Amino acid sequence: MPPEAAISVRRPSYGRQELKGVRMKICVIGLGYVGLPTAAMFAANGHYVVGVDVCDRILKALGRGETFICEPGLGEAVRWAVSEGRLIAREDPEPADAYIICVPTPINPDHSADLSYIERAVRSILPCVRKGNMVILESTSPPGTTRDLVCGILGGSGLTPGTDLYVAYCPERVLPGRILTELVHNSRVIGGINSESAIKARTLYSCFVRGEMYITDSVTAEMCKLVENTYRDVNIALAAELAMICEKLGINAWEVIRYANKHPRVNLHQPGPGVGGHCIAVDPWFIVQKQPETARMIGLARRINDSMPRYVLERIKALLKNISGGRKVCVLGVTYKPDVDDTRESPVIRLISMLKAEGGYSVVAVDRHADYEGSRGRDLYEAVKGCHLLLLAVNHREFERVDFARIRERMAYPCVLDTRNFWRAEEVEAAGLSYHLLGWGKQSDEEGPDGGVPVPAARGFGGAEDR
Ligand code: SAJ
Repeated sequence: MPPEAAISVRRPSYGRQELKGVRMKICVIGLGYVGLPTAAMFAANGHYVVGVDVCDRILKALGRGETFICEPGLGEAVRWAVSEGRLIAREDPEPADAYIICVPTPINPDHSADLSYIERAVRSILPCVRKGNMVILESTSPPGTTRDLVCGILGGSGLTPGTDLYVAYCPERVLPGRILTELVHNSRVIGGINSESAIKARTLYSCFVRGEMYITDSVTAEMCKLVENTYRDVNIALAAELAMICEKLGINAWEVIRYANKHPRVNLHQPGPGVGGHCIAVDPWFIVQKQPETARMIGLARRINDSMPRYVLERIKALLKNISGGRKVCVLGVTYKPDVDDTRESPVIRLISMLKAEGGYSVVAVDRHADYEGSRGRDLYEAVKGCHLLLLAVNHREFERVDFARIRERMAYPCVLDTRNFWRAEEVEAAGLSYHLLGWGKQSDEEGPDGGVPVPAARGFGGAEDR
């Protein structure tokens, strides 16, 4: 039996009859964070899947029934699918009933979308596609990519997209760490180049998707995907701007956000040292690229979020301005968000590079989830020895309870900067450390009155319930 996490026992009414007992051959191109879980879900729910990737390391691991992706339930689902012969690894696509493209859409230095991976993937299936096949793009793409680029290439097969081939855009909306669950339970948008394509695609996904599937056209579906992430990016930028404003006002942005969110229709996001990942930090640029004159706020939000690593750098410099000689900073966390192993577009890695480029700073990073200049193997209490500042950059679970007294003993200058409101000021200061918080301006970033460690002024009136 396939692993429970991968079986979708209750399916929406539509589609089931058409697919009942039908085993389709599905070719999934791109076996990353989205493609491999998707392949495993189709395999666990009755189909025969050919997994295709350009990375030999991924294919070899898959052939052994293994994956490098750290995702709950995925290893078990892949192991089962490969052992049952439901999922095989191939360098090249094979003739199949459906082709699902889950390749990256990186961003170019000018913030335009790099569609070369999609183009190569679509071209790779041209020798295989047959009349009646389905071609589905899942990769995040600028509006019009499916209709124009994908269908334009497919036309080279001699078959007509929309008539001979069903073509759709079906974005995922899964969160790393919850991918298998969200693949099953989240609703989805299914965007066909025509309604027949959308209905066919929805039927295919109905073998494992329990969430509602909403049918629309491919351009609307592409824009929907981008807008979901743009919504978060704009709101994170608002939170970041509030943090900078509150610092100047001498109040605590985290308390402002917490209490404003008590309003039933307010959902302010959280400030941080910047926005990372291959989605939120990237997708809004695809809208700006399409409508640069109109997407002004979206572009500004991107620039605000991208400015946060430098903003944190300036905070660090202010806190350590009276330290003569080399300044050593211990950075906790290098991944783009907590409890993941992904460092793509990590704002913390950008901050570390800026610190080093500043001159006079050395950095030692600690992160058991990812290796950046030895970060994975380091012990926090060893790393913090001789440091002038401890920076909480990523709120990984393991950093929640640390021994501040042990940290104080080891630091050369007892200064702490929390960029995630992760620690309690009272607890940090009780150990003799000076606690500073991104978004909280009451404390002085200058030296304290006695010329010693900067002394944070009283926090707002928020009590224990404020954590
Ligand atoms: N972040 C903040 N403040 C917040 C929320 C996030 O600073 O209040 C930062 C995080 O630290 C991280 C970045 O933003 O650096 C992105 O984190 P995230 O969890 O918001 O985004 P992703 O990239 O892990 O996943 C998003 C999700 N999209 C939405 O929540 C709308 C996911 O559902 C998508 O499937 C995924 O992008 C994707 O693949 O597009």
